[in-house]
Amino acid sequence: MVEKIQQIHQEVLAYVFDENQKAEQFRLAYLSKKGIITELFEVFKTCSVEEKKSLGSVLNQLKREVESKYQEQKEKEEALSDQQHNAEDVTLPVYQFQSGALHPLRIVEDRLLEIFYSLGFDVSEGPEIEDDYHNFGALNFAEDHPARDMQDTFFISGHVLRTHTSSVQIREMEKGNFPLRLVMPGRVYRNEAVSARSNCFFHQIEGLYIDKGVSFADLKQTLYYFVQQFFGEGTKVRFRSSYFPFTEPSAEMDIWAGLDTEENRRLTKGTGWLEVLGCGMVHPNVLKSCNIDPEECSGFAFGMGIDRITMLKYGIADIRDFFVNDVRMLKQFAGI
Ligand code: 2NL
Repeated sequence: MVEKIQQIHQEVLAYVFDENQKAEQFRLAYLSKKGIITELFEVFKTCSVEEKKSLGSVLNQLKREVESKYQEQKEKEEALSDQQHNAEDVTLPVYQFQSGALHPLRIVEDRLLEIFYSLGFDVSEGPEIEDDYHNFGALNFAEDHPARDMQDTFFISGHVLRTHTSSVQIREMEKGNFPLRLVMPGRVYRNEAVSARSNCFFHQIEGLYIDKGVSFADLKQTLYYFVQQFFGEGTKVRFRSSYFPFTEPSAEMDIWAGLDTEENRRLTKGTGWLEVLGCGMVHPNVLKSCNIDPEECSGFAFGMGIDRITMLKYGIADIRDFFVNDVRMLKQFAGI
């Protein structure tokens, strides 16, 4: 019996825990009902009183050692499993939701509307399929103007796909409610070869302000305010004289991008200036087409490509990227 106890003692001392020999296996082998220690105690019961005297303390000593070895290992395993558990962030959602994102053109259009709302402008929308009169005639386009050519405009059975949102402004002026302070965002179409810089459709926003005594100074201040809000406080602007059939005088407005980076030198073609929009005082012929007396009322108008200023703002090099329908493109703009 003594030898047996010593042998078990050696065995217990040599017992190494691993993946297959964990605390629980150890307990089953030694301490459970059919375990070795329990069996030794069964044998112990059958011993003589003399034997019991000498064996009792040795056997109890062995049992305590086995129990403490088991306890120690059990605690180690519990600590380890706690650690692994804590490494997981229990606040994370169970499912990874695929959240959507707004299209950059939508983000920019919303921002533009917000700026013009703050100046007292309302928004108006109109049809994308227009008649010749609202798209060209009322806007002082000459009968032989090249924009009226098949090469520049999409025609569909006597109608056109609007080439600008000015047609919506004509419809608003015809209604005769003055003063008018409106912005018109929407999709417009041009019969052009598709490239990185131009598409056969794009998004435009035009503005119109008609009232008594509206001046070019009002136009400049309105657009100056818009630029400070949209491109950032301190952005420098310049107005260059230009030509549109529907405005007189006409101008184009540039913002200063600078020449300090290769990108800016390329984008500005070495001038440092980026063209942002076209504008002018509404042509008297346009006012007359809408039954407004140019002697009594005046107005300014402006128009810009939403795609273009979105590309400028976010450094997007190819207009076609807006329409690839790749969710990874959208995700870059999430939360902007
Ligand atoms: C551009 C330039 C412009 C207008 C649009 C306008 C509308 C009416 C009367 C007069 Cl009803 N003008 N709109 C005026 C000047 C410029 O757009 O570069 N657009 C992308």
